[in-house]
Amino acid sequence: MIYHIEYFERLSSTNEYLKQLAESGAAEGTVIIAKEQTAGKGRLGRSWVSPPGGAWFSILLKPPISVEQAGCVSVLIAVSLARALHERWGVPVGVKWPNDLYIRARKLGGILIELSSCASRIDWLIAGIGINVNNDLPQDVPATSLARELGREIALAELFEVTLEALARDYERFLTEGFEFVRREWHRFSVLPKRVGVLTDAERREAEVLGLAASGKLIVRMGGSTRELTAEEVTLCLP
Ligand code: BT5
Repeated sequence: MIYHIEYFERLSSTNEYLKQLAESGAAEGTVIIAKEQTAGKGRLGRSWVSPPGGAWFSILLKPPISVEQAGCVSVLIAVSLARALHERWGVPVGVKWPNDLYIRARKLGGILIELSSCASRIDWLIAGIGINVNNDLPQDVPATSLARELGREIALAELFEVTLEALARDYERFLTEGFEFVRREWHRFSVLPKRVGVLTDAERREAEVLGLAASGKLIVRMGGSTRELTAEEVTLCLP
């Protein structure tokens, strides 16, 4: 994959900006990076705190897969980032399904997938990635940054180089080989305990984690029946 990278001093949200480009036909591999976001987005209408010093970026992908398999891309990106950060800086990054990066119970980063589809095929998919690097952290949530973990700042340019290279390699491997290698690696990085609470709009229910489906969905046993959860459906809370 060939990247076309654009940098901005400030955007409301790199996902929102890239969405406009995607709708006017931008190529796969277009990357938007902002030094600062004024209205960074999390999932389900939540907000993402994005002051200067962090890595806030979005990548446009056009995977030839169905909407049903979109969860694969979310897990692929989380696993790829966790491995890349661990290999380069030695930090013990874990993946909390589907899209969170954690270091010892503190959130290091998150991924927001947005897509457009035609029939059941994905037309374009935007992977929005936020990683706390040298930035100030939100006070009201247990968060951490690479600088906090390492006790020194790291160059953002190197962070982008390391992560974008890993993502391109793993994405291409996924397109040729399928999801199995990601699924194997997910087991190495997952920080989900056996029992989790699953929070839906209506209620919080206990569930037992059984594994990861070939579609990237999380297989759980809940109230006697087995279900596959999609990222949009639930927020997991560790017990
Ligand atoms: C996510 O949502 O974790 C996805 C975050 C994706 C952000 C990137 S930045 C580039 C691109 N452009 C965007 O506009 N977004 C993407 P979610 O799982 O919903 O988590 C959101 C929750 O994380 C918030 O409700 C806070 O509790 C917490 N949070 C907000 N900012 C944070 C930060 N900087 N570090 C750690 N936790 C944070």
